[in-house]
Amino acid sequence: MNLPALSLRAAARLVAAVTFAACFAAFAPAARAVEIQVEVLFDSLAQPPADLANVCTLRKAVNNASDNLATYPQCQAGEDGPVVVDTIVFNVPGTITFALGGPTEDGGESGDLDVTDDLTIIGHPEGTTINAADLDRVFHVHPGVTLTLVNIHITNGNQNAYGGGVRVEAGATLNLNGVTVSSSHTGAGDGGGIYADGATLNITNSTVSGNTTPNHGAGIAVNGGTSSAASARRPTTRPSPHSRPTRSASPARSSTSARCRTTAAPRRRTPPARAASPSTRDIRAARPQTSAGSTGPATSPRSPTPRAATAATPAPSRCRAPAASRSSRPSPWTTTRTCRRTAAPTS
Ligand SMILES: [Ca+2]
Ligand SMILES: [Ca+2]
Repeated sequence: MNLPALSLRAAARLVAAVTFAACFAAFAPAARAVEIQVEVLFDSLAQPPADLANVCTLRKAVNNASDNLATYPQCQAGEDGPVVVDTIVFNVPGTITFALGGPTEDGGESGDLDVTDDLTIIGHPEGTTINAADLDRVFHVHPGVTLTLVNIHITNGNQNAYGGGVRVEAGATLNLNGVTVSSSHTGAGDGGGIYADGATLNITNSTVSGNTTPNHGAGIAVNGGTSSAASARRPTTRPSPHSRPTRSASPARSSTSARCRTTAAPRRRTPPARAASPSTRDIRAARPQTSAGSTGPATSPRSPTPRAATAATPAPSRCRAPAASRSSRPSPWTTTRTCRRTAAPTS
């Protein structure tokens, strides 16, 4: 007789307990990401009483963030990802040069910085460079981990395996924003700058330049996975002398149609330029004018603005028929017709 009553009471208690737990979870303060502050620019894991050991270095900070512990008490302890993503920042600007070379290992004890938990590293506003000094690559992003780098210059990475500057393992993600990867090298693997193996690679406003490999992808090698690149980094603080010529040269060689558009446009704006290519008619008209101190194109019947034709040097047009053929044909080829003939095979 009492059993149903007890069961109902127990059920009510259970419902109340579940409701309380749900409310507590909803209003409990969210876990906060840890900000680990790098205090110095040298590379060390030394502990007191060693000299200069009681400070937080980049290598200590990365290891704490990966361990989710205060393995190195000079730095803040890391928290567990991916709900909480630790962030490393720099209290001073400048270059951190690797000093801990040694056998290949994946514990961050020497060589590359092994990232085994989600992590964001934000460079100092006045610049942060991580120089591997050819001891190893700079970052090793382990499987399934997301590493986000912001405003950092990675340089002088060197590895005999894949990924000279950064290696991104399967299922991992590398986000680069305002990052430069330069002067890194692989001796026997793909990706002199970056190697992404079945990973996700997102690059925004960054530069990958001056990296080398004897294999595939001197700058970036992507083996499966996904990759995206948005925008090119504009040389604001440190302009690259190579960026401007490269950008100006590439469109002219991109396609046949692009060449036609590029060369035909000036002819429409400056009709006297046609007279500068000496047709039979122009030469005949020019001879009396030369003795009078003028030039041939000034007397061409097709030149409504003689002074402009004198000052302007006609740009060579690849769409224009050769001068010899035009002079032998009173009815000259038009730019439009020549462009169609050139562009037809590409469409
Ligand atoms: Ca962590
Ligand atoms: Ca490693």
